[in-house]
Amino acid sequence: MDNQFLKMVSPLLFTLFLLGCSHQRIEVASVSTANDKIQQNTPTVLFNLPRTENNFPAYIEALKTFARENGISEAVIELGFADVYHLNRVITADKNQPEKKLTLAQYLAIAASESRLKLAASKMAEFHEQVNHAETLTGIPAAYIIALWGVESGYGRYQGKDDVISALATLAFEGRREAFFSRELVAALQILEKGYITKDEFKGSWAGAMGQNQFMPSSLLKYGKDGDGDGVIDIWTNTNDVLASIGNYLATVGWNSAGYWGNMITLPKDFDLTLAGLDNNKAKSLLQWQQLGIIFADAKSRPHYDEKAWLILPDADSTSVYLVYSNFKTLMHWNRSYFFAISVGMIADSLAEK
Ligand SMILES: [Ca+2]
Repeated sequence: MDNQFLKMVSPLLFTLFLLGCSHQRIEVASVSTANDKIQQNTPTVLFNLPRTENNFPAYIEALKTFARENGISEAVIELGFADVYHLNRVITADKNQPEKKLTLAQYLAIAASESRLKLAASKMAEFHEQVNHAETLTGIPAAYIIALWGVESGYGRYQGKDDVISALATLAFEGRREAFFSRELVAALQILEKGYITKDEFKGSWAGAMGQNQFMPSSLLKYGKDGDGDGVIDIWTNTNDVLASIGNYLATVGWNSAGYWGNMITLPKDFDLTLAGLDNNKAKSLLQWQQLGIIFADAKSRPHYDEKAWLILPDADSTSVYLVYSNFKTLMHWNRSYFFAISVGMIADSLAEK
């Protein structure tokens, strides 16, 4: 695997932890959500005072100025920041179980357990009409839309209850990724300006991910889709909008409708592991991989079309090996984690089999 890529991905791959038992969602990374892209070209430093809680009110004034410079109206600035507060991360962290490193097998035993697969199937049946509508609107198979909905929020059950503006302001204030979070805050204010949600209902995770598909604000602006045609994109309470937005995300970032996500494979002895990785120059045809001796673990799932394929080693060692296709990269655009993308693929497969 390319070193640069590994450096970027490894914190996400290995920062796995479980949230409290009342919360059945598995976090793949602490701050990693839909299209969690960092724009590093123009670092934003809004503030030179120490980042201590007593300076938070002054920092809010700096954020207001930044919002004004980015075209947010005075009325929305007043509304958005009206009761802004510094999120007490100590309390949030205290609710979480200790950080735990999982192997892929351990992760999938939770994320794609029998009960999770059953729940996915029952949601597919229950929301048959809405998800088929989203599939028609976006061209993304219903099974993947349902899978992502479940992984992101347990079908809307776990959306986070923190005030979005306060969460983003706190994260920007912490300073480590100020440029990213201050821009997300401007995007959040734009969402208020568009009237997609009221200030009181504008809730999300402490990391700023919102609604049933856990989009960051910029992702909602970029990929959100109005599934029921009422002129508003409501990813908190409107199932049609949630499902259409999930589909629209994948369609926009390059889903291949004739493609597949990946297959588990086994490697021959002494296989050259440096061939693994998702870099463009590591793509090979299925024929080329087969000539190198790879074997499909499940003959039934072997794809019958010719697509570029990459070999990945999701665990640090080579205990599990997958051959993945361009749609896997599309899933990783959503969340740059092998574990995440594999679990979504497996859940979608289980739905497609029904
Ligand atoms: Ca709508």
